[in-house]
Amino acid sequence: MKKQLIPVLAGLLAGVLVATLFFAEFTTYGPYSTAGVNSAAEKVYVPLGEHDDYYLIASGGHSGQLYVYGIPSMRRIRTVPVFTPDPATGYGFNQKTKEMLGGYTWGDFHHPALSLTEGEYDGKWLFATDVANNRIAVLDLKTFMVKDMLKVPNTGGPHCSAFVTENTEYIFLPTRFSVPFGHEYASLDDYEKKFKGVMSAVTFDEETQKLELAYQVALPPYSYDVADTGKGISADWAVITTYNTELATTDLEINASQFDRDYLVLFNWRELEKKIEQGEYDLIDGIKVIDPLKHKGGIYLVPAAKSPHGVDVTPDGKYFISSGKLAPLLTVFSFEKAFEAIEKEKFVDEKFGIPVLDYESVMVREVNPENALGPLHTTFDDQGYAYSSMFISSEVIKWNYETGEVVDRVDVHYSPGHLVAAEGDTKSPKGEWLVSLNKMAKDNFLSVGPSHPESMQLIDISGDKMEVVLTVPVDPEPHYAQIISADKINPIHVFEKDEGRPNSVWRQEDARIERKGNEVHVYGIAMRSKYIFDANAKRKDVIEVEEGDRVFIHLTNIDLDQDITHGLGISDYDLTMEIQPGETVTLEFTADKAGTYPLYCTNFCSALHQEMKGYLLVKPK
Ligand code: CUK
Ligand code: CUA
Repeated sequence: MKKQLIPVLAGLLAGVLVATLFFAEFTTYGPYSTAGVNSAAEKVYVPLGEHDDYYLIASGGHSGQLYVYGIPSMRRIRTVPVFTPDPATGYGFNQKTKEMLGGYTWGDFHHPALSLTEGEYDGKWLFATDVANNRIAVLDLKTFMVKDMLKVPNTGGPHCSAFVTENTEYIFLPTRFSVPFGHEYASLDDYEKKFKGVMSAVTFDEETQKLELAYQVALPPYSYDVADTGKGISADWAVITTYNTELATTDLEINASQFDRDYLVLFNWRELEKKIEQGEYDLIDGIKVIDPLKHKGGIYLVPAAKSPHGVDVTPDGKYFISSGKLAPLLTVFSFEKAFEAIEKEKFVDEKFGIPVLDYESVMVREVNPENALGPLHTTFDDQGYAYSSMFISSEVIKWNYETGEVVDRVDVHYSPGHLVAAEGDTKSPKGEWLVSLNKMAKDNFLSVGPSHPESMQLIDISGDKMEVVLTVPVDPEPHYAQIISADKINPIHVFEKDEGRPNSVWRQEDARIERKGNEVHVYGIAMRSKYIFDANAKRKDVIEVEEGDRVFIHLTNIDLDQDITHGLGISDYDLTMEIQPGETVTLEFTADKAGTYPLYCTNFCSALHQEMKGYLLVKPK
């Protein structure tokens, strides 16, 4: 995108340079000087017709949706529905998506996970998990649509995930809240005995495009937080944080913050896979469950600084870094040292059948930047630097994870949760840009009342010094985000014309309405700028049914042109659908209210869009 800009930029920069030199004598330039503002604006400017260099794929938190942004412009491109119905796209209103959502009307999406091939983003799939209602979804990045969704049993909020292994063999979902198996009633007095912190291993089959629960691990009822998978030498391993080794069941604020150390769970998923192959598991309600008390091996605990929140594996796969939320410490642990300790069985304790490794024998260094408080998450660039968010002191710290040296700090506004660098969680991060996902905006934007938006700040990390170049508001509430090179994602422009597709109609003369008992099937067409529900009727754009009929409207958009999307909204029936170019969508409902109901195209599609309308007539019994 920068090609055409270079001469303009060069001119501007020269101007700025001269001005800076000239005024330097008289003016103190703060971080928000005019010069800084100009060059910051240039860095993020993407002219009309040009595209951003990266996609920012951000979770939409308790909106249940996915937010897609462009970098460097930070323009919000699209809200993609995942766990929550969305009238704008008809998601959750039509038959297929309604079934997928399983009756839920909200979700809480924290961590997007792009599919990996050899530890690099391959731009094919995106996994999402729902902390609220225990679902996992997979989106096809050719269409940015949800392909499949799976309800995961025995878990209470798959928070820390999804995180995928180096070749997307598994998507792991550790649970935030521990619950008894089958969500059975149990007194909290029996917490230690009956509650489990179940971690689920899910697979995705590219052929059938289906998610499947491979097995679960009944971990102790610690509360689990965030997780990451290994890379390279640690590719067979994964690590999860816990913050309630105290096993508190009430007032967690106090009771889960007593110990100076909580645990990281380190596990070898290849070994767990082997256990499953060799039949070392219990079958509970048809699910293969590994119980560490009985099926020993492959899982270890590593003590870490108080209530660790994030844990992140370095791009070279050598270290995992945990952030002690309640201790101002970033701790670097070595996989190699952990492997050694495991080999020599240097265990200091055992908890719920899981060996505990000696802290000193795995830890490499503790990094404690002066006055930095509330470390949460870490991301990486291409130069061996780690970037960590400090929730309490509201800053990003850049440090060298091989030496522990802190090389730069920058204020963010305010209270960053996650932060993400371009392809920062792959084997080869790109550097260049970092986004800080801030929980508080305070007075950064025009006020819209007591509830403020969150904010995201774009930080240029291409030089020695980090530079905040843009702040944008964002709806609640992105937790994690990933940044992927735009050239890795190649969405289709229209759905392919497929005459064999069930319920599709491609020729106007084939549009028809068929009755089967009390079922009425409309095989219709949406095109610029009309509906054809029944080619042979006096009025082709009218659907007439009887009260109590089960109605199926199968609509095919036969406009195979880029960006010609049609909609269908039915007044007072609380129904809406979207049909993208070349797509066939089915809307299913019971005509339980007799009367006359206008229906119309909701998506602007041509100058005659307003004329694209008809009626649903429901004859009384
Ligand atoms: S979490 Cu929200 S700031 Cu769900 Cu990854 Cu850390
Ligand atoms: Cu079709 Cu508007």
